[in-house]
Amino acid sequence: MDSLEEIKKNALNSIEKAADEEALKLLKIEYLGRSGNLTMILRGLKDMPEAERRVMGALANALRQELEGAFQNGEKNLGAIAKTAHFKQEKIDISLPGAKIPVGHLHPLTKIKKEVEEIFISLGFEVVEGPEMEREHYAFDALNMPKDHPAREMWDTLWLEPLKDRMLLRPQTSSVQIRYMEKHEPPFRIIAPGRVFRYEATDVSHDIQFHQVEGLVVGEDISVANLKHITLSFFRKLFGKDSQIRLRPSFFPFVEPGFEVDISCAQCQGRGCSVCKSSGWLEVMGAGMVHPNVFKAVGYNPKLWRGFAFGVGLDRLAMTKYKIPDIRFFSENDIRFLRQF
Ligand code: FA5
Repeated sequence: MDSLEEIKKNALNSIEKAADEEALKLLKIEYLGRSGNLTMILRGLKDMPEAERRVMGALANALRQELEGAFQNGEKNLGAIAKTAHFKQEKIDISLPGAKIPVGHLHPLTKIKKEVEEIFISLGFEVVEGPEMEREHYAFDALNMPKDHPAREMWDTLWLEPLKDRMLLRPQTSSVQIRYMEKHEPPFRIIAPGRVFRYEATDVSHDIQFHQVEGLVVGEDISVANLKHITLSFFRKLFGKDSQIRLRPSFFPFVEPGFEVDISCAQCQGRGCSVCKSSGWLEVMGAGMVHPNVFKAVGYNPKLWRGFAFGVGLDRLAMTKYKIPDIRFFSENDIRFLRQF
């Protein structure tokens, strides 16, 4: 059997020369494994005389510790070398396409809003904005709906705390008409796009928040003929030159006379389908000639000025244009829906 001194010399020498981790593993078995050189010596201790056993035992254990340390160091060094070699071998192919960075795009409601704005700008309109959080005065009183007027119920909305301030979430963009007229003199043509809110049950074509574009034209000799011409031009630019409109009498307190404006269904070209509930027409807009009381509320002389106003639902326009069957898809934020636009 080799002496401890020889075992140490040979082991350290071999550890240092080990070419790779595999070789080191075999060496470890050779020296420290179950029937390794050093293990055999340690096992044989029990048969030695007491005095010899004590000396040899201390030396052999010390050597085992030393070799274990040497193996550990060797493993660490060879591991690091192997890693560097791997990196050196790795090649970068610069001709491969890079990782694709996902690019976002506009929401369908933003797209339709931009398109509608561009059409009205081309018809000589200016785009203005107003607040979503509104005062009762602009949302109701100045629109010819004083407190307790039953028509307020058509635009039931969410009131903001504290109630004594009489602030609400605007139920229609018509409040922007008042804000604009307070600060400007006629003649003018404006549109006011924006979000509106209602306190009502939702279904495929009704939501509690949606978007409108308000239109207001004021001048000296404005008539229903102008209203028809502008709205027809708008719908033809948006849905194609074959689009038709029809006006039905309706009631809005801030106009007189008032109309519902329907467009011929783009889905079935007016023949009747599920989208237009077989009628061939879609109700998308309220409109009318500005009521004299509205002019009075902003300090205009109703004998001097005439005007027409309209409010069109942007969500319903987008539904028609992009063939979307449920208005609630717009706010659900489902990426599978949004990716289609
Ligand atoms: C109005 O809001 C009036 N301010 C329109 C108006 C303006 C009339 C100027 C006269 C002069 P109405 O509540 O009908 O009217 O809404 C107008 C349009 O908004 C509707 O034609 C429809 O397209 C859309 N709309 C109404 N309620 C909802 C709803 N809950 N969800 C989605 N769209 C709606």
